[in-house]
Amino acid sequence: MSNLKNYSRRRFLAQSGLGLVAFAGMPGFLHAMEGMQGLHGMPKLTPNKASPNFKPDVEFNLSCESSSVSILPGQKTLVQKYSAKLIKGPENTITEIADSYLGPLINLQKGQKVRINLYNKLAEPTVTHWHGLHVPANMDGHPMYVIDPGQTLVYEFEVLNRAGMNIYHPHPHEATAKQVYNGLAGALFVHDDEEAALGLPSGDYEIPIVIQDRLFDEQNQLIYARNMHDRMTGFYGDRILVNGRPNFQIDVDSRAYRLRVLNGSTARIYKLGWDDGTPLTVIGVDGGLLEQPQVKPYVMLAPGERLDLWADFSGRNEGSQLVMRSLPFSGVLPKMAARMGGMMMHANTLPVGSDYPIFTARVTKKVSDSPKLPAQLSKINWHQISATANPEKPLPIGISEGPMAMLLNGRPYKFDDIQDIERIKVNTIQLMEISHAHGGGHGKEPAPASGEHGAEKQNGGMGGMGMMGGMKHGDDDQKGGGQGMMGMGHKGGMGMMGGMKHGDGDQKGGGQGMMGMGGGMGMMMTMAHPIHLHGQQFQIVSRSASANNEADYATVRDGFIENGLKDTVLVMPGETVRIIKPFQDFKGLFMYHCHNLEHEDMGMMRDFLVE
Ligand SMILES: [Cu+2]
Repeated sequence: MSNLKNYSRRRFLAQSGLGLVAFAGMPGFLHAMEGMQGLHGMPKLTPNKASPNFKPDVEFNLSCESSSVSILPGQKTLVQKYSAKLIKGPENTITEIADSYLGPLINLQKGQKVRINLYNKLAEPTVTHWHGLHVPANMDGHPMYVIDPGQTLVYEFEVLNRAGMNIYHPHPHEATAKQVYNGLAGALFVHDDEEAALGLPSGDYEIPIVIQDRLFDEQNQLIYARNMHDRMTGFYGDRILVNGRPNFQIDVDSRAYRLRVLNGSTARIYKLGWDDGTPLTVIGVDGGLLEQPQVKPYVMLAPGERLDLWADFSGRNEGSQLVMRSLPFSGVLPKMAARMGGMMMHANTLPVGSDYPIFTARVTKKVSDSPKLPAQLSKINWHQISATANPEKPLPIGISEGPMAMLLNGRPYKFDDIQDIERIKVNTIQLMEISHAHGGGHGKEPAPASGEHGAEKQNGGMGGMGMMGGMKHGDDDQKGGGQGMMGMGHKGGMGMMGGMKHGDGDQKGGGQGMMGMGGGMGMMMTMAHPIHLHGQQFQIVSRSASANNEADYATVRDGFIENGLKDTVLVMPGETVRIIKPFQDFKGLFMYHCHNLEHEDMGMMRDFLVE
């Protein structure tokens, strides 16, 4: 499977021909060819330079740099952050968020030609991905395009998306989560005529809500993943930040607002709902506006997902307030982790699925006038299954997880490892099926014949995980549990829970059942994964949940929105999700991966080759 080398050469030559890649003399040219290998077997490419033939409507510099900001009272926090400087285009293209590590809000118009000069002022490689945007493969921030400290990477593309909220964030191989966690992320809005015609609340009445969780030490510095458990389940902070601020509060008039919500956490899943039971009026999701507003009791929001809310405070009294909370739910983490959480994770005081506040809206001004919610918001160009290239044979995206291997379609990420099912003809529409492939990484998958490192290391030797043998229990005993438990066993079979006592009983029963028998590691490890596909947004055709998880599923099932365009979909344990996704306009490598960023970095990522 190594047509990719040829592919790389073709792509390189094609780009050079178009002037998309300029190079400083022959040595650079040689560097760009396959002679030199970069990290992870990726080709070392000369960074794209500005093309003289590309006439941008908008141009700005975007720098990644170390900085320090005041987040908590007292000492400043060291972060990594994006900063931007507009060179050409409308003034509102770049809007800073005051006192935040988050990158500035970027506002683009559909049809604009955009040039972005990315400066790497960090001490490590990075590259930026425009999550949600439909751009050429070589403008998409694939990890093969990372640039070293001091280098500049030029992006040039036309905005083809409909109006919507997107995300920009780093995508370097095995370092995405840490860079995002350190602060490198921002919201990118696309606007278009369809949206403008609606007269939705804007300006002071349109508020970005970027939700993230972080863990701080006593010196107000960020703590990141400390052990394998943190990576396996994803890393969870114990403090919720909105737009980079703790205890976030907005002062509102008694009228309608548009809240543009983004889950920018690396792993945490939220179940958003107002504290007084007021339902959420959803007007849009990842890929922009819905056709009609939809009222939901709550909405599940996984990392990478976006939500456009119509929040109407009309009729509320001055001084009243409404709190957006994450409401209780269960079933997204492995039962083992949920049960052992206290012990393994230094007692995170904010368990996933518990009930906690996210931000407060306080009515500070009574007004009599408010815009009306439009009954019709947009028109979506839906595709029928019959219009797909493969109505009978959906392309699989099989999720498998384990302590040492996070896989998609049975394989960890590896460059130039395109499988047949990952080759997609350009300008086709594909039916795809995302499901849990139990047992992946635990011996059921055939080991790769090639014996090449990467995959071999991940797949081999997973047979027995004597993980928990002889483990002590008790919530006081927090230290120490972490290390020991993940030790890869000798062929210990499934001795996992051997010798374990169940104790506190505060975690709700589920534990024992799952650990029990037979299900083995596959069952025990199974958890929810937000699966993100680069490129064009997709539509959700169906979800089918496994009968095993009914009680858990009942706590989340009303929180999914299926009648909008998505690029990230939360796949619950036991759930199978069918989607229809177009692959139009651009050939090349487009990633698909788990947007639990710790999982992504552990290898739960693959490439599609559109050709
Ligand atoms: Cu995942």
